[in-house]
Amino acid sequence: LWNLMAEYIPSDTSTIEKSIVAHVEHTLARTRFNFDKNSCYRATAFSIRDRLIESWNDTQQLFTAEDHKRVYYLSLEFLLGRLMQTSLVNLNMEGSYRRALDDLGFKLEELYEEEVDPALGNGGLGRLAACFLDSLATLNYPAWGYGIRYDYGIFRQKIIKGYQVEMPDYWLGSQNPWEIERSDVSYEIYFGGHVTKTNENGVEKCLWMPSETVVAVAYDTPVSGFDTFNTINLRLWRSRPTNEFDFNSFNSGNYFAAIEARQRAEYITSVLYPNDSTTSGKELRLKQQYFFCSATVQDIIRRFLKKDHHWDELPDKVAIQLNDTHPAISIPEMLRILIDVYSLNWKKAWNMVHKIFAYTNHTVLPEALEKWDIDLIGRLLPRHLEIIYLINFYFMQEISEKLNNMSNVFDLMRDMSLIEEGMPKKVRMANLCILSSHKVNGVAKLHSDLVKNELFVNFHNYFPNKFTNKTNGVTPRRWIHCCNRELSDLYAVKLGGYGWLTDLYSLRDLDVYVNNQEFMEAWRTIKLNNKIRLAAWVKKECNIEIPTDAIYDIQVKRIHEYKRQLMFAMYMIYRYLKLKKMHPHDRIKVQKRVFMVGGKAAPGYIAAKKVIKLINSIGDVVNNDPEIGNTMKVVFLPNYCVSSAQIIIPAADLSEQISTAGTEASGTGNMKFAMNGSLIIGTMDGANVEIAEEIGESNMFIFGASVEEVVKIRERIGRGDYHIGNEIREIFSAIRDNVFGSAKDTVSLVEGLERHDYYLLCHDFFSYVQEQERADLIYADVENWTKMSIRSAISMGKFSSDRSINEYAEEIWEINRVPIPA
Ligand code: DL6
Repeated sequence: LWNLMAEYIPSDTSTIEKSIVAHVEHTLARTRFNFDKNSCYRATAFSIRDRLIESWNDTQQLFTAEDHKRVYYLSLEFLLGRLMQTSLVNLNMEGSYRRALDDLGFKLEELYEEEVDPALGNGGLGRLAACFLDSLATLNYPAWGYGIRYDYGIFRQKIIKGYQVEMPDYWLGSQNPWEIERSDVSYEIYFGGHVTKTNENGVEKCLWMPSETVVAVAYDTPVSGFDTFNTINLRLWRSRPTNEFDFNSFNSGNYFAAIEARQRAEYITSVLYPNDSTTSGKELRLKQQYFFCSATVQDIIRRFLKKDHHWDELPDKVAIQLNDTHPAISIPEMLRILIDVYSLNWKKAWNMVHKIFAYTNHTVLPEALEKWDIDLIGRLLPRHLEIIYLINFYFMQEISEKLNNMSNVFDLMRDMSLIEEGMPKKVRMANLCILSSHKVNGVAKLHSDLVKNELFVNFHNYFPNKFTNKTNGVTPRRWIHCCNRELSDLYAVKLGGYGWLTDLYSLRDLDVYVNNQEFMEAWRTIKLNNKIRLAAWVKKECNIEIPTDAIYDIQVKRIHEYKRQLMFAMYMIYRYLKLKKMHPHDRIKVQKRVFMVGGKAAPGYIAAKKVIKLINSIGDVVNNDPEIGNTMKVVFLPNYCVSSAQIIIPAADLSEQISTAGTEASGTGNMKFAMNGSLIIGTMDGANVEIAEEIGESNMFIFGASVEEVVKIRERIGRGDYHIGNEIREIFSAIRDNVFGSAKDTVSLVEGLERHDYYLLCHDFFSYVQEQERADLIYADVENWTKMSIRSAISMGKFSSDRSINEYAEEIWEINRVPIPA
């Protein structure tokens, strides 16, 4: 049966045309004689989805029949990006669809632009989850992703008079052709109420009597793999009201109260939280987490039980990866279901849970470590709070017995407890994850070391074998082949095909071309074409003309103090002030630069929003200064998202990866930029360290304090034993003197640095300037720059998400590949 697959998905132009036209007529109910671009996009998407569904059904059939262990990737965020192009590439049907659409009078590339960008994530963590799905499918692993189908993704960012304004992103407005609603797959999810205890044959039974019930309905999105028939599933949950009749409201004649209660159920999945300081402690956020976890765990257990398994087999069939602590409540949920619903005893249930779960930490910032008030958990999830207390009770008992000869045993207990004492008491979700998982990983070597030696040092001493590293990666299918087709084709010509897309290390074979003039020329032409494409985008989106013979120096990522966009802005001011002081004859000799920054600030993050305002104000001054002309431009790229990243990243000459050492867990933008031939100016932080190992430090512009130095410098700053140099004072004065917009908007940023420069912007500034100047010099030496660019791009093999996923599969999940036979 599997051998029929190839014929089963017809790829000839006329079949494709017919399927598109049939969808125009039957699915969209439009006349086939007259349909616009958007209708054509949707009909084409449905036609592609038909093909995905075939391979997806076969994949699921195979997974069920073979009954191998599966991994479930639980994430509150999946920043998928557009799906049409990647699906066609993966199905190897881009050419046939292009031809079919040409016949119908449409351009495939224009249809790509019609797709809304499903932005169900904040940034790195959500995009990593999407890259991982791509690799899981490509590598034929039996895997599913689980998440939430938010009605509103991350807000759309508008820049109005230089300020960030948040607009709702109702991405479902014009229908989502990629998903399949599964009204037949739904689960009841409970909240509130209380727990009663009964005694059954001497065993205490707990019965949760909830006060609120909602329903989780599944929406499935097929995720195709590259160069394989395997297509895995991303299951997203949507909250719906139950159909139960509300007797209380009926009896009191309150029809509207009954409707309101039903609407409240739908709020649960209405909006993605934008990673805000105001997020913590939000009741709706905890509801979202539990809603998602409960539906997912119920679904996993239902699938397991369909096969007539014995409970002991559960850890042999199920691996669950927690993408940060956001899905942590699935741990007590699984225990609750095993113990309260299926009557397993505590010990057995706990041993299984411990083998099933693994946890990835994505941040060392203490403020980002989730903690939930005991009162809130107790009110929403009373049975889960009991279970958390019980897990903690056994653990504390174990520590006090095992470590009773240590003088600091109480300190250790206090540090590792799942409960943080204080007013109010809180549950530490990271501690819950660490204790309940068999493996805990960071996302780059440096970060994993910090997790072990700083963040959770006592846990690491207690469970030394639990902690491991899994350095992040990104999918080369989207981040080279889809976003930089000319580069991909150049590789294919030189390497004899596209095999490198699933074996990124093989790009190393291009080493023989590093000194080849023709190759270098082709390399530069590709970069120039990508810059022309970005310049056109900037003109359209920002109405700013930028030269293409300048260094494109770009920082795109969420705006955060630790990522130090402010230091980048300080450099722009520094450079501008220097240019202004020059004689025009000297000024025209200066290397042209276009500085670009893109990224969203969480709506409640005032300092980050001020940085956006400052950069826009710098742009207003610099871009309109006739003395400066094209020597320097500053652009804030609005609404940074996956689809704009695909235009921005391939055009960069220099990418800013400048976080304070020890703060950026990994970064994945650094990988995408380097893969597209951009050089990195950066600190020894996160995955930059490993990138330097791979591509060679001489191909990067490295500056700034190391992790070890940061602590000492902070102490010095704390003692007041530190002087801000004159150059920085001049920058600060310019801001204060309203040179870059009204100081009332931005002066607090300066005051912040003068008061307590926690992220060491002023300290690192000088070495940063030096490296920026070195970049100018090397860029002027065209050949040298080209060689550095080629060397870094072809040395990025390690950073394919395929490598990361293989490591997770072998060392954490212990799963095998299950390919559909070719
Ligand atoms: O691991 C993916 C990504 C890293 O590359 C970034 O360095 C890190 O900042 C990001 N972390 C988050 C924080 N979320 N939480 N919790 O997005 O993860």
